[in-house]
Amino acid sequence: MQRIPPNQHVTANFPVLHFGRVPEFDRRTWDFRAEGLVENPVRLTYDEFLALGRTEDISDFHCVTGWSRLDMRWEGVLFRDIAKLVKPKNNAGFATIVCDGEYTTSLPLNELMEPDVLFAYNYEGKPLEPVHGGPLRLVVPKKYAYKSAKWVRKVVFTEEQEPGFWEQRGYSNSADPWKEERYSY
Ligand SMILES: Nc1nc2c(c(=O)[nH]1)N[C@H]1C(S)=C(S)[C@@H](COP(=O)(O)O)O[C@H]1N2
Ligand SMILES: [Mo]
Repeated sequence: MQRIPPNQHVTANFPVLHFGRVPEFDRRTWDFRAEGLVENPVRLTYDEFLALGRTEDISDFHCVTGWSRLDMRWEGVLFRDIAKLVKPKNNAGFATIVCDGEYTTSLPLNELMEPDVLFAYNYEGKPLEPVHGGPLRLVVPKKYAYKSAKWVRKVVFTEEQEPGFWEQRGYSNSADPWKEERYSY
């Protein structure tokens, strides 16, 4: 079994890559919302979010520009635990992840329910640094890293998929590094 997806190279660094500027984090005013096609929408403070639990997952990270970083240790709340809390309606098929700033991405619920998909607040045992998406980022190891949205504030459950920031700009919506799904053409 190959460890590195096609045409990726391993880096020992943790590059910083994003569009726009790093948002300010104020623990007193920050909130996380999960809404849309759900039975039980929630709005949580940062402390309430942390109290949802802590799951650890070690995974590899593949940026569509060609670098991969191995064995990243994240801690946070599994997407499936958020789904359990808000109870998606039968017609919910996708979720859009909405970040501070203009950034969004979206995925089918069945892919978000995988046991390695989490909203991470810790990296390597420490609070996630702002440049890497702190206080909260999504981690989707089986996809190119533009699906691993930084500075997450909201999840909206939808019936149809809403193309995200890079997906509207020519990047693949399915983004599977093993199939080298980089672009949408
Ligand atoms: N909010 C937000 N999240 C984002 C991005 C972004 O521009 N904005 N870039 C994505 C891309 S293309 C990559 S490769 C990873 C990079 O994460 P890192 O800066 O922690 O290495 O963040 C992803 N998440
Ligand atoms: Mo990327």
